[in-house]
Amino acid sequence: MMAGGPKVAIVGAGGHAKVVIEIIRSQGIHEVVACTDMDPSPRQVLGVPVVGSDECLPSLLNQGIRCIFIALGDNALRLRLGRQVESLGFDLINAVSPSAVVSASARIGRGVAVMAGVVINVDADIQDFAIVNTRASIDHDCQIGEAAHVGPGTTLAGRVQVGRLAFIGTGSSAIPGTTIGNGAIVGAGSVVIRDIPDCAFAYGCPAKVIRML
Ligand code: JB2
Repeated sequence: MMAGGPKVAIVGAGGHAKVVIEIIRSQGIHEVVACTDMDPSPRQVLGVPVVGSDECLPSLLNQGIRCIFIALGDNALRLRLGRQVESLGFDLINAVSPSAVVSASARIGRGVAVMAGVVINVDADIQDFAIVNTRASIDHDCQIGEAAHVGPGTTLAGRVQVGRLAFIGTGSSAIPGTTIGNGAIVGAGSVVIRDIPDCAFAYGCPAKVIRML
């Protein structure tokens, strides 16, 4: 753990928080000092104390904890809380695993999680609060929208557009230039060869729209 670096609070204390805490420690810049969670019962996550619910956040800011990361897998909740903490005055940091290979020309927004083994290729654009999960591959010129989540092991070929709040399940893939719409869900193991509309649940090989959400 980095002691003496800028202090960071983590919103959330579940599975995603654990992964994020480990990544932030491995980046060696920030010291993770507190988690907040909807369940405020005192406990620790990887040695980090859960200090209470999100109502504690203004007090953490007053104590000089200026940096924050929203570590919640729920896309809509992550986006909403992210914008709220921003308006409170926190600085949103990124959690980018040192084992990720990220092109120097890729744009990474704020509050973004990039897990171990990820590859982000040239001119990709990863927008605020996105999650690029373990071993996902994002090729050239892809755009991952605000608070979208690309699941573990998913492979996106070049120029794929993933909409705001979309979720792509584990081990999926998408061929070059396809679009996955805002708020769409692509089920695990799917192969996207045609555009998926906004708010559609699509699944299969090739991925077909099953229903609208
Ligand atoms: O409004 C909230 C809130 N709502 C739920 N504020 C805060 N601070 N915390 C909230 N929570 C808390 O999120 C719950 O009390 C619970 O402790 C936590 C969710 O934990 P869970 O392990 O169920 O999910 P996760 O969001 O940490 O991780 C999910 O997403 C990841 C990307 C899981 O599906 C993981 O497997 C996945 N890797």
